[in-house]
Amino acid sequence: QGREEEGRQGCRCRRRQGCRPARDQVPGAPGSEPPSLAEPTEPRETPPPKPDQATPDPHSPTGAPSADPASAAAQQGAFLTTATGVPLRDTDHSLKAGPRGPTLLQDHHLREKLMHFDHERIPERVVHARGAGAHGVFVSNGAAADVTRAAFLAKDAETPVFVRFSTVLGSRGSADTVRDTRGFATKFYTSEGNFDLVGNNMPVFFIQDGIKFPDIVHAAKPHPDREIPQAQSAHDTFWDFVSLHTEAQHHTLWNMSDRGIPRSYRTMEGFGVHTFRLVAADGGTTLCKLHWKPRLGVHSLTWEEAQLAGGVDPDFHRRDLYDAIESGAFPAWDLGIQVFPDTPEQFFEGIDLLDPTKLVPEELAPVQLIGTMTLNGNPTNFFAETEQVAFHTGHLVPGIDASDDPLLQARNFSYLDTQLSRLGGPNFNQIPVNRPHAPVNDMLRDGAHQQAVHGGVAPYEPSSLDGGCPFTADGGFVDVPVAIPATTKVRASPASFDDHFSQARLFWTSMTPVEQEHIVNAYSFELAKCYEQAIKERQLFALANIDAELCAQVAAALGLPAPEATVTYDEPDPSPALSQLGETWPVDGRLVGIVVDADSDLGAVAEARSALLAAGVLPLLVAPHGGDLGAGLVAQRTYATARSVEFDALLVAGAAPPAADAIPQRDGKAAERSPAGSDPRVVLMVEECFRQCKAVSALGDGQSVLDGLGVAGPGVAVADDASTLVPELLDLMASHRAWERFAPTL
Ligand code: HDD
Repeated sequence: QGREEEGRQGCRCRRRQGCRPARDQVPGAPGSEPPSLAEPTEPRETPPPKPDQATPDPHSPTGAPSADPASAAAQQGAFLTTATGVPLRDTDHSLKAGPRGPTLLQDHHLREKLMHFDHERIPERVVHARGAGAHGVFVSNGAAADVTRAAFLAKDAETPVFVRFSTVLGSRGSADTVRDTRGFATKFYTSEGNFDLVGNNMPVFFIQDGIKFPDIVHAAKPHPDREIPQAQSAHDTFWDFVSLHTEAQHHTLWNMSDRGIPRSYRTMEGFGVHTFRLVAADGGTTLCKLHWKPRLGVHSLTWEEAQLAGGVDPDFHRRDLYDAIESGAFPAWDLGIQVFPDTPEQFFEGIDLLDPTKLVPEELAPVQLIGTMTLNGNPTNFFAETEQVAFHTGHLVPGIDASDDPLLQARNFSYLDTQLSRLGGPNFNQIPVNRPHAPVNDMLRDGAHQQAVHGGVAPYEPSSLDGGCPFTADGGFVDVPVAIPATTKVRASPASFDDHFSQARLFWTSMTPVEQEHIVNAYSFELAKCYEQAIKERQLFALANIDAELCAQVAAALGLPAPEATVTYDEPDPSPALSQLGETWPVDGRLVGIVVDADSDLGAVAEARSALLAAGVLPLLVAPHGGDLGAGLVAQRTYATARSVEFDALLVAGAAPPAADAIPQRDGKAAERSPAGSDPRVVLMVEECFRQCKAVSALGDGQSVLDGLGVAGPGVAVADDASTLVPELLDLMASHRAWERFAPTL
């Protein structure tokens, strides 16, 4: 099963897909050039299969004897065949006794086609069922080389990766923009075997011991009797559990914050959550926490946007990731570590490093950047790659070891089982997307779906046949000989795990007023969706132990009295690094809707469009109708298909009088009833963008639309020429929203 290196040299063709990028094509890598943006839906050639899709030599998936990855695709040749390669003359009609039947039992093609179709589905993941994946490359800067001997963290090492982002609660077909934690799982195909970093977009977890995982998941999933609600935490069983099991309060607070509704997978941080142990070349150890820092910054949707997107485009995040990669706006994250001394106590600044409900503020332990991951290839086949990828926290490489965090210990036990039932047997590591890119020389044999044709006679050790025993590797994986103090076998947690509120308060006090208001609104919404009064009251008790004002505001929204705090602890120092506000970020790959009408100055529009593209922003033309607009411009959206949630900012370049298909108002006169005399769909777009505090701008006649709607103030830019307008618009977009337009009441 060893992987061939041939054919995996850097490729310089325009298609990223299917090609491992050359070093100088990786944004962020020395000598790299910025990718040129292209419309994601532009037709392009079918990509060649990636090396990952090649099967172990010498057989292709369909049995063709070839070591050439190009011929190892599932589809080969010019003719349709049966699964066993017999050419077919007809696949549209079953074999019948005369044209009117009945159908004959001997029709093997019919039987085979239906049999295979009937078995196309596999069980979805029990959690994280809904996801989207991408290929990429990780380039290490060597900053971690002193603390770990992991080969992929040596200076300038380049490692292919596959990443799968996910929601946790919803089924495979559920919406992307629900309020939930997001999974952020990365498979590094290192030269020493696969390393899986199976993290989330939040640094803490609901439970401290993996034995509680079935409980939190049963509580958060839809009610077992009617299977409602889908992909939601806004229901009784979830709030019942987290209000009774108060160690969940910190993570729950993160879910209620804007982090629970990310703008994009591209704008999420990722966290390994647990403490891991790093092993240096000299055997020295340190403890560490792992972080992914998005180059685009951390950005979220508003609740209204999330709800709109759930209806307008349930694939919002999946589409965003795919389109960004297709258009050349490759998302990138820096990998960072917080490093702590490996002391017997495993505490840092009073924080228990084995407690997964605790984070270590960056102000106490700065995140040191150790490399950059760039996602530059979309999967060729969703099922083969995104659905079948199998992550496991136990997939560690020399230089990285697990800690005794009881949540991590249970995870290391659990992930194998889930792959067995999901992927149908023990050979799931032979599935192309899961195959290591390092040589495999195991003694695992046979079993369902075995793909390898193992030679030799001695898959056992010790042996004197087949050239003798497999040699064990110098520099192979070493289990760190950590001393375990003399102790007693107990079902218990350490006393330090009893602190359930101080870090929830730390998170709350680190938020700006507008972020706090969003949290209040989220609790008010979710708890109002519960039916049981006792559950709402119990959760208010938990909020009282986090913050009196938070509790009072939510209680007022629920029409309930606010209880007093019952738990005392030392006031934590806020961690400003936890807030999303206050910085500006690159706008690469952000989307600007440009609204035009039949009378727009297309020359100015073309100029604005080029300037935006040059700045790495993807402009999408929204016109009254599809097709050619003139001046070389083609409509990418129409008034009927566009909605505000799709855009990070709006540029109105025309008065947008009602188009022929505008939905008539009651008196049949859309224009007269619309405040700006403009198409009601354009009016809706402008009003929603303005309400969501996005940058709104107008060029030429477009100013009349903003004037008619009273759209002015922070985050609004108007100009008569594109060269003045575009820089202003880009400036506004860099802070994600015009935050001052929100008027928090806290
Ligand atoms: Fe888990 C999937 C992340 C705790 C058991 N988990 C899964 C995925 C992610 C996480 C990102 C999806 C991987 C993919 O895309 O295929 N899980 C976490 C994090 C946790 C965590 C960050 C806490 C810090 N998980 C956790 C515990 C258990 C599990 C405590 C069980 C004891 N997780 C699973 C699982 C899944 C899974 C049931 C479902 C599908 C899969 O593994 O492959 O085994």
